[in-house]
Amino acid sequence: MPVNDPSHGFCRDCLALQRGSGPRCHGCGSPRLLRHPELYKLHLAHIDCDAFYAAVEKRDNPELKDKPVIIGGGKRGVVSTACYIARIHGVRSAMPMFKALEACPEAVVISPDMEKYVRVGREVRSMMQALTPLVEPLSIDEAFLDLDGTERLHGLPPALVLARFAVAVEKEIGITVSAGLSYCKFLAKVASDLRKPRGFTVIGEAEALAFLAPQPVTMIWGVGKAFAATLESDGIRSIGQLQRMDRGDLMRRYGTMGSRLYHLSRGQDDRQVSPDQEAKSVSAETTFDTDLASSAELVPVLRALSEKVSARLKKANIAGRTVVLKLKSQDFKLRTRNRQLTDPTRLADRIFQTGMQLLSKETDGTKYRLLGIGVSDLSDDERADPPDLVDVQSRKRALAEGAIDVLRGKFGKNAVETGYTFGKGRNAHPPEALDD
Ligand code: TTP
Ligand code: MG
Ligand code: MG
Repeated sequence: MPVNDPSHGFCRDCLALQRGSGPRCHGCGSPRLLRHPELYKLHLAHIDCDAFYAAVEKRDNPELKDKPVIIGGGKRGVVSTACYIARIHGVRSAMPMFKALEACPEAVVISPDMEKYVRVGREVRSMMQALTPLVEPLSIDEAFLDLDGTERLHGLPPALVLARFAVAVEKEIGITVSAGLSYCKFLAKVASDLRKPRGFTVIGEAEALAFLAPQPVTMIWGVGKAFAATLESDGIRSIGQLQRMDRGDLMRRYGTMGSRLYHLSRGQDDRQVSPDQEAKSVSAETTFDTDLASSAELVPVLRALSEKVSARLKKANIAGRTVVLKLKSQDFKLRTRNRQLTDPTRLADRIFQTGMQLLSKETDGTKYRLLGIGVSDLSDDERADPPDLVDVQSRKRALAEGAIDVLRGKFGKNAVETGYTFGKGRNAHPPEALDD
């Protein structure tokens, strides 16, 4: 049977090709059949593990299989994730634990074992990397995969490779995943979320506009609660409304975000899957025990993280030209802000000062649970931090930093503490590396 005949679907359990439109696989009887007119044309995928932490715990303790399981607790007292049984009772990620237990008193609560989840996440990732070199991880349990041009390698088109992958993860790792297959990143990610758990959703080019039209604007990448409220106050709720607006109008109203709204609402997204994103930036971040809002509390952490980033740059003899500030608010919304410098830097002080400028605009009373700082646009450090003739202060600071580096090299990194890192306060952890 020709595998690229779009009239043929396949079975997601035994992978047998399906002629006709029967409800069950003619081979194994499974109802999990996949049919789509563009099934053998699409190659951009997003894969996300189902109830990841909870799935790992269920795998390791079969007694939990049919019970509602909540992962979380600890100092923050919130739900990290809940299995799909607990979700039926209304338990959700980021919910305070006491509320979760009100909704589902019989739930088994397990505190997270991050080391284990990182290990399992890596196993899943290496299975992805066996499918294509173009794997771009987004978080511990998900990644984009571009399977373009891999048909010869696998002897199967991308859709079947993905289905086979999902079966293999269940068998070999013991957890389940959901897949989205489309022609662009935006819709691949949207698709993987549509039919969880054990989902496999295809969004083709021909249906993109019609699929998007009735969806809420929050489905668009980068549209969080705050921006959705702005749009709402302008009378815009659905993506379909954005589809009817012209680009100039959207740009005038919302700046660069307007351009994104214009393109994504029409299913236009030409971002490539880029596998080595981790190597493209050097950064450090930390999660607080209790959420922080004031710059008095955030600034010392920013300073400590800037020094960590700088130390890594210096060690690797590299420098970065764009400083990136990352904040995660109490409700898990991510804010990243960046600023390009005139020259690449590897100095803690320049990273910190730039980070401060970015941070000052974000200390608006929002409570943050995470702060990160880093640099991207990496290059070797040959042309980094040229003597700054205009800003005498910054030159002095650069010289001082050089002197501190020499002392630290001699006496260990705690020999010198700057005013900002000294006594970091009760809330700051030692910075954790983002890309270790
Ligand atoms: P997600 O992929 O967002 O969620 P999930 O895998 O638990 O469930 P889903 O089936 O909907 O994908 O996040 C992956 C893991 O990250 C999750 O298992 C736990 C952790 N996490 C938190 O610790 N806090 C959070 O608020 C969220 C959303 C996730
Ligand atoms: Mg997940
Ligand atoms: Mg995820």
